[in-house]
Amino acid sequence: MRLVQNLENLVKEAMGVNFEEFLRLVDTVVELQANEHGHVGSAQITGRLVNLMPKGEAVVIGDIHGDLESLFHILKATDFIEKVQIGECSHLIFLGDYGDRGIHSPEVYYVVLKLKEAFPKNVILMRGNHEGPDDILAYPHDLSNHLYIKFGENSNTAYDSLHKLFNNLHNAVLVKGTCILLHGGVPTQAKTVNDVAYAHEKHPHETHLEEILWNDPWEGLTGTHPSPRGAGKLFGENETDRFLEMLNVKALIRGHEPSQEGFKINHNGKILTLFSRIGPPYFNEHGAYLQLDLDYTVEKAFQLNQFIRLF
Ligand SMILES: [Mn+2]
Repeated sequence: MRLVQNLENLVKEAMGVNFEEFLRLVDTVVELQANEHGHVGSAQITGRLVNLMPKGEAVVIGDIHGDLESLFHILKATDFIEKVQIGECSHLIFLGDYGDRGIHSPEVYYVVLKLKEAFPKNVILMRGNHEGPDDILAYPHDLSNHLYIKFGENSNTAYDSLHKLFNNLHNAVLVKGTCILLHGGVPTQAKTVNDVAYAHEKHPHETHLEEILWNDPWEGLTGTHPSPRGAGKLFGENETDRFLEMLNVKALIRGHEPSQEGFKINHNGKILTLFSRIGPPYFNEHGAYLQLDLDYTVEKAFQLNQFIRLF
């Protein structure tokens, strides 16, 4: 029997899932993530960096923060499940920040993790600052409250397993010659690609992981400035140029920042920010995601505009 039959059933399951099944699913995906290295489908995984071949399609999703409705919309509009079921080379790439703030955080986790279990080679799960290490975990972190509402006293066990999951999510995705995808921003101290791939092992002695999860681009700035968020930095266009050159790619695709239109462009078109949820506590008019032809040759990041989808 198929693990995922269709989207409507999947969301129905998410609403009614019991504690035992939720826990089984999280623990299964923790194992999957922990053992994900070397060749996985058309990707090559080194440390926690996913090197994706420029082939097929990728649906890139920014912050969801417990907004099940937006996640449903994106999966429906892109036909991801049907495409993978008939063997198309389609990827679903999450930029992190799955839970907290929205009321359906547990259900969002259920849908995302069930997709990962059913289509492990097609679904890539990255880490956001809401899935960060304990010393720099975003606050308020209300996921555990939503788990309590859904599962009662068992919710602590479910949270502990999700916590293990956080520590096994990927740091970044690199599409050769095209783009780098990660949650927050440029790790400004990174000297080699391995500083991205192994950022989690170097934390907290080096700032790479903190900067990947927390940094924001800033216009008119050279170098970096402390971030008003209390972790990470603001970084200027020269830092973006250096990082993109180091990786030999044209664009950075990231989430992390809410924006009125659901997306925004920074640093002369070299950075695309996606925010893929709508509703309280944010006030953005649209959500946005990317439906990207991975084999499209990007010369200028502005060309990514044609792949942006609004809702
Ligand atoms: Mn974030």
